[in-house]
Amino acid sequence: MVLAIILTIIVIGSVAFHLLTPWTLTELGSNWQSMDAMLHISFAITGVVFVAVTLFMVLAIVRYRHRPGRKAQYSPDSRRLELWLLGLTTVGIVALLAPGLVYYYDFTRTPDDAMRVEVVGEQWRFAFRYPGESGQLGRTSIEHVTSDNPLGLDPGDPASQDDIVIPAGGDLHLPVDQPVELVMRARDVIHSFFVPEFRAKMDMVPGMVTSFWFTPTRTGTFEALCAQHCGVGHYNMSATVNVMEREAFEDWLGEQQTFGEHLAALGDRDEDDEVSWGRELATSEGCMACHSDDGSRDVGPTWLNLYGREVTLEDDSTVVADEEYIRRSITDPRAQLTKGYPPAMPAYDFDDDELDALVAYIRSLQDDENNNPDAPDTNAER
Ligand code: HEC
Ligand SMILES: [Cu+2]
Repeated sequence: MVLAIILTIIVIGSVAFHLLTPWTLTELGSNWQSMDAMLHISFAITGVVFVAVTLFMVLAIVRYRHRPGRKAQYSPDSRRLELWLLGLTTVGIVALLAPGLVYYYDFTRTPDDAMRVEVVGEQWRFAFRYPGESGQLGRTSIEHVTSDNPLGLDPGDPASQDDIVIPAGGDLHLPVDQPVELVMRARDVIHSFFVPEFRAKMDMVPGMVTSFWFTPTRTGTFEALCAQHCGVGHYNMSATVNVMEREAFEDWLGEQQTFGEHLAALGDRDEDDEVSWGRELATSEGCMACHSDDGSRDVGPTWLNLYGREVTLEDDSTVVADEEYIRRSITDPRAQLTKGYPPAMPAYDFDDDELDALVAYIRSLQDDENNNPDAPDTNAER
């Protein structure tokens, strides 16, 4: 009897919670109302079945409970009952799955007037690419991937010259009411591009190109998240999606550098620019997901005042953070672990120039306190 009462309370509580829940859906920001419809169909069907099965259990517990002198009846099969159950289950399962088939078909069939944008995922950030005036995304190949060309565009392909690359850390901008097709690649492991308000999500799988489309229906900023557990930095893998009026979008796009202009600018990069190149590298290579330049502690130690500081290592020995130490920290982070931090940093494979630029940038991050021996230590672990 107690059990029957508990089960009844669970049924009433679940239904009440579903109706009164403080957790509501975010306001829809795309054309995919059908995803919400599907969610509600699933809630309705699983809800009705849950209530029916649990209440039947309550009924059985009360009506058929043990009483002295009562005997169980042996009734191995009932054709009628089985046909009923078979029929109802079939209808329920079809109602759960069929809308998904229809909507998935829509979701992956891009309309002809869709604007194509590429999203590239890698640990732990997203980069974007627009086709430029040609309307075509240029060819890519991993052979062309360098820190100056992180998406590996083929410089020999005319279609890639006017492509606009928004390196990792940048925002995705989209015009409102314009169908968009996202074509997606991953450089390392499986990621997943998910914007909750768009009700749209797709895995990004190394070695293949996946895609889906949607039409943003209201302007504003949204958060794109990685929805596939992809390593220690996964929780931090996100990007801002900025849905703008068409004119504002065109203006923004017009201000971006094309890949051709980017290549030309690289040609006359100044040596004095090492620090800004280093800053670019630190952003585009994702260092800033774990390091700060303002003295705050993150997954890794801050870079502020790092250069020339005495660093305490895991084994309590100390070392002065000179050029050699910083280089080794980047190429072989586990060789000298900083005390108080997890061995979470991946090893990087930079060439000498890139390492010089990173060191120059880190070296430039000094504030006045560094010259003051009484200043509080920014590296809390020492
Ligand atoms: C996933 C997080 C993560 C990323 C990404 C990352 N680091 Fe680190 N880094 C750490 C952690 C944790 C430490 C401290 C443990 C150690 O010494 O390896 C560290 C230590 C360092 C140190 C030594 C700092 C000190 O105070 O001793 C340097 C220099 C450094 N990282 C540079 C870089 C550069 C450059 C990049 C990008 C190319 C980068 N890191 C990317 C997590 C990260
Ligand atoms: Cu990811």
